[in-house]
Amino acid sequence: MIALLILCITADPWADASPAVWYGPGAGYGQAYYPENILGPPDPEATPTAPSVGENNLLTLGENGWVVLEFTDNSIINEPGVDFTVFENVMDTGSGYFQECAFVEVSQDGLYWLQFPWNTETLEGLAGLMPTTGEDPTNPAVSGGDQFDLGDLGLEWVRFVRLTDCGDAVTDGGLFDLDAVAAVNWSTGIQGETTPPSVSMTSPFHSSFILSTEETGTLSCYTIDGRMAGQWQIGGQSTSHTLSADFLPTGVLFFVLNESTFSGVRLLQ
Ligand SMILES: [Ca+2]
Ligand SMILES: [Ca+2]
Ligand SMILES: [Ca+2]
Ligand SMILES: [Ca+2]
Repeated sequence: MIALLILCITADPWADASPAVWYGPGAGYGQAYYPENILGPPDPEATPTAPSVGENNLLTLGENGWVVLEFTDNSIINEPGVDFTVFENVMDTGSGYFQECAFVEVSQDGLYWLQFPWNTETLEGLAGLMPTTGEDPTNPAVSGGDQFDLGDLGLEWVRFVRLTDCGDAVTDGGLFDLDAVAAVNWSTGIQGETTPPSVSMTSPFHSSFILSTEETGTLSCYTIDGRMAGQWQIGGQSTSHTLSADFLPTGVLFFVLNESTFSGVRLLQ
């Protein structure tokens, strides 16, 4: 009799690996348990008034610190509504939420990143705003946490999420403590070859820059806090476009050509 061993390899909606981390000042909490403490589901014991504690559940990034999460057995995909949720140990104090915030970026290949725009007054668009309920982390109707829609960035799928402590960029409670990232809409396995960027661009920190692409549409430029800094119409016969840039602010900028084009570029001066 021949026994057949059937290996069932199942995918899960949680982040599976952390290929990169950089700790800022004030970090330390949870490092002994990294990366397991930020992979898998959020702390099931967490509630809004008794949020997650414990270094086996949480990783503090430190001022301006960042961490990359990778999905290796599944991809987050864009379906109607929320596609993934970030869980921090936000606390409902009774008079409001104790919030420690992070910027949220996503990537298909871990090289090119797009950041979710955020509002400097409401902080909407950051992670670290909403408490974890302890209910099903993959159901945004009940899970709590901070919820993101890939459609807002024109992306159909991603495999990487990067969280960066906001440092002094916002007024919040302190240092961001990551619990978990859960996919809401996801497919098993990973997507095919990464789509290479279809756009190349010279530095925009001169009075003009050159954009090379065969696409037509609208090129938009955003500052790190989500404000639109510039917009150009791209079209005509030529694939090389010289665009005026002398009005752009300095600092971190990112560019989106059309809503559906994965071509985000972050440039530091
Ligand atoms: Ca997974
Ligand atoms: Ca916290
Ligand atoms: Ca979506
Ligand atoms: Ca955790």
